[in-house]
Amino acid sequence: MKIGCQDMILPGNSIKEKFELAKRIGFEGIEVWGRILLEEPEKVKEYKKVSKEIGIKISTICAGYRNFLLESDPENRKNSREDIKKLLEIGSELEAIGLILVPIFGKPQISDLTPYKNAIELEKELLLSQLPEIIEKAEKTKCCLLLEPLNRYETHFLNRLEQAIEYCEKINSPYLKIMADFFHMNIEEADIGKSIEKAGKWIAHVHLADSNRILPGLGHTDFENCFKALKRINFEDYMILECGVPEPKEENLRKSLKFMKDILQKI
Ligand code: LER
Ligand code: MN
Repeated sequence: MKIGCQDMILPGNSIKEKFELAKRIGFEGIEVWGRILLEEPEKVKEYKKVSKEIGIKISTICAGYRNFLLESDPENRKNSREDIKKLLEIGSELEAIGLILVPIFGKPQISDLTPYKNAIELEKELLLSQLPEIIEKAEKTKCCLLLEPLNRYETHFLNRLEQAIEYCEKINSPYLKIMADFFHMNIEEADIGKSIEKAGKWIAHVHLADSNRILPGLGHTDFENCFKALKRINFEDYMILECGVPEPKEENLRKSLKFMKDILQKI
């Protein structure tokens, strides 16, 4: 298991400074926010250059596409699909393993057509109808689409890992996977260990945060239990910090990394 962090949470005035700090601390991968890659294409080259020079891989791209796949306006859904496909190409150029996808934030936007179908049934079908086009691109670029379940206060749609398994099974491609975020799982899963085992075959990425969404070690999440479950499924990919970093940042990032590495060593 490789531990890294999102570039946003690293102190530093440039991409280079952030990557240098990550390397000094001992992180093995960096997750980049997608929006900047779409809005400032010259940054793609910069990330690629800095990543090579400093010797720290870009693990993943986090979202960044316009709109959402489950919006009610067809134009908005199209924008979303187009941006997702562009980001998969960029992910491939950056040698990232995947792009993180949240199908929708908040409440359903499409109408409830009960007694024909309710909004969630329609949303499921709407997502399934758009995935083949996106997964075709993911397969071509060899950059995975990573479905991320979020807690109920952020989305009504995918809240638990088992809900994402359904799409992976139906599409059945090595380029559609699930990512597990410990902060959301801590709210939604009845048993994090069992949920990880059940989704094991499909999990390709992890987001790290403690129960209070600050650095691991500063809340009450049982990381030993979580890491043991990841070990049982032979998880070998990236675990990326997506959390608040209290001051002094560098010192606390180092402490949190040591806290996690100590657990990984003893399990
Ligand atoms: C949002 O809470 C989150 O966890 C992000 O990874 C969504 O892309
Ligand atoms: Mn997350």
